[in-house]
Amino acid sequence: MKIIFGVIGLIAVIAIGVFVFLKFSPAQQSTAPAVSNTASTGLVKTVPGDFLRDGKPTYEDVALVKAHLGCKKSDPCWNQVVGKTHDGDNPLYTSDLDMNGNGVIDTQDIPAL
Ligand SMILES: [Ca+2]
Repeated sequence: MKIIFGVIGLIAVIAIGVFVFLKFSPAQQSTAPAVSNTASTGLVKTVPGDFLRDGKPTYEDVALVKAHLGCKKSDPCWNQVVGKTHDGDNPLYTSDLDMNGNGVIDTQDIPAL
């Protein structure tokens, strides 16, 4: 009888350990590329979906993504320059629009306004 309670206790301890591990382990990090924005203060802010780097996602960012929907990582369009950022006219590539990092410009990359 003691053996049965011992086994049950051991299973309970293992189950609690697995639960605690799963509950408190670091969350899976997104592979989406971060879009940084350098404000006039010199601080670098991250604004997801603000591809043109004017401080917040706008209809201009949405239009940019919509214009390149369907472009895949294996396509020649992937590495094309599609515009310039507002914070210093850095070239913006189609690949920069892949906000969720899944290798295709799709509706999931359209920023929420
Ligand atoms: Ca995508």
